Amino acid sequence: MTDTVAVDSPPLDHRLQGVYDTLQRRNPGEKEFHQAVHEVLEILVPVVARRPEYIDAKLLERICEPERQIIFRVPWSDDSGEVHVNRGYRVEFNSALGPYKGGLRFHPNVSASIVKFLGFEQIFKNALTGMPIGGGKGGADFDPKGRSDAEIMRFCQSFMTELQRHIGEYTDVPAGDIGVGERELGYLFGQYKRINNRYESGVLTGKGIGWGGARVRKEATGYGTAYFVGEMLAATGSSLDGRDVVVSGSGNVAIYAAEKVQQLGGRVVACSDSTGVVHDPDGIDVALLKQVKEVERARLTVYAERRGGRARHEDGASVWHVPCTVALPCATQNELDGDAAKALIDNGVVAVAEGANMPCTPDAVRAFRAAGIAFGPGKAANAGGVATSALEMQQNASRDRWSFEHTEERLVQIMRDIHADCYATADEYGMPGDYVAGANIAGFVRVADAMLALGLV
Ligand code: NDP
Ligand code: 2IT
Repeated sequence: MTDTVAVDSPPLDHRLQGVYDTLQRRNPGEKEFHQAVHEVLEILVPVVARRPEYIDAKLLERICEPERQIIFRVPWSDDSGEVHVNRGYRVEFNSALGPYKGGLRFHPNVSASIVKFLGFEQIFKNALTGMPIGGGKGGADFDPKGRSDAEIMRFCQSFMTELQRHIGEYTDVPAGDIGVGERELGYLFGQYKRINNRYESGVLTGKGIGWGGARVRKEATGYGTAYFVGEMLAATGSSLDGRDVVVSGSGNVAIYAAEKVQQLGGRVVACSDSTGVVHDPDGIDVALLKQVKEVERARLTVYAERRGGRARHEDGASVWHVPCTVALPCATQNELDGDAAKALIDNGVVAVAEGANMPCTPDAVRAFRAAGIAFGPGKAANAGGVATSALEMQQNASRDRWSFEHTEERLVQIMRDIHADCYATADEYGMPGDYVAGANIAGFVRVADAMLALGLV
């Protein structure tokens, strides 16, 4: 797995190349951000040919520049009294469609580049959901691994003490991402409430069910990814039934992708974490995986030991070498490179959908598209999480709570609509079956048209 990837993609047309050159000059060394923008610009060549007003209004230059970027100090003390200083970020990227919306990530490799790439992708993903949400992202270079509950709480309180002045139900609505789940959101919400003296439920999503959270939000990203890949397979007259599926990661997205894949008739034969792979040919026991990862916060080795039978843990192995016909990368950016894509193609993969954000390198995406593999980019395939966050905002605003069944029905319909939108847009632009083209064009056009309507702001 590589953390950064040099962009070696095909040349852009000269107007788009100018936008990209400026972006590189303004954001030196921010490789992930460059990569995410390049992936969009590459697809927009036919769009700007049809819609020259986007060029005249400098829409691309405007969309690549965040509306606001906040970087702040996060001091906290550990259980032994030692003081630490981390760096916090919130990039409020685009509010043409609604309040900034996107997760917070706590991971040691969080940087301006990581937050900007995520915030940039979030704009188009959120547009694809059809919900009234703009794009943003945040986080800190804090490593939660091995930290006590009390340390996590103090860190979250310090982080929110600064963040709270920048967010609000109508302004910017954070949620979880890597290293930020219900526990962290609880401490963050508690501190927001204390400082502002407002029970403003709609300021954060992914909250616990008992204090303003929405049913299905925890499951939504993974479930949505499974539904999306199901739709891609259905479009080719196939389904998940009886398929061997590989899911990378073993966090929030991976666990619930695995759960829904198995409910839809597939068998998840492997998952992973940052240290290794579990190969479980009889199908991952999702209840055990939840116990080990969500309840005990233990390593995957514990899963393999308790599962017994044919389950094996292998340190340092690549999950992409486990034979499968469907692959769902659900861990982190650039975790699936060109070599991994080749191994998957050689093993007969027919569909790949990104549960994570930008998990496939540009080389891998090119390999899948060239081989005619159905490939669902994260902007579309993992949009179920943020879409259900928007449903949480809706419930908070109306002081209502919906049943699990009703909320899941909404999620299923949203994923079907996103799939249909991507499919139809790819067709319209003469690239049938190309979900990368469909997702990027459909998302971009929705945001660009709103920006045109709102004037030069
Ligand atoms: P979690 O923190 O719950 O889980 C992350 C998983 O990915 C863990 O298994 C972790 O392994 C692995 N991982 C994280 N960073 C690395 C790394 N640098 N190298 C190798 N493995 C790594 O996060 P989520 O499941 O919430 O997020 C996973 C992906 O999905 C991210 O790309 C996120 O942006 C994206 N996403 C999340 C959404 C959400 O609602 N949570 C919505 C849409 C997308 P280990 O425990 O060993 O670190
Ligand atoms: O990448 C993502 O879409 C998320 N981490 C979820 C964002 C949200 O606001 O629910």
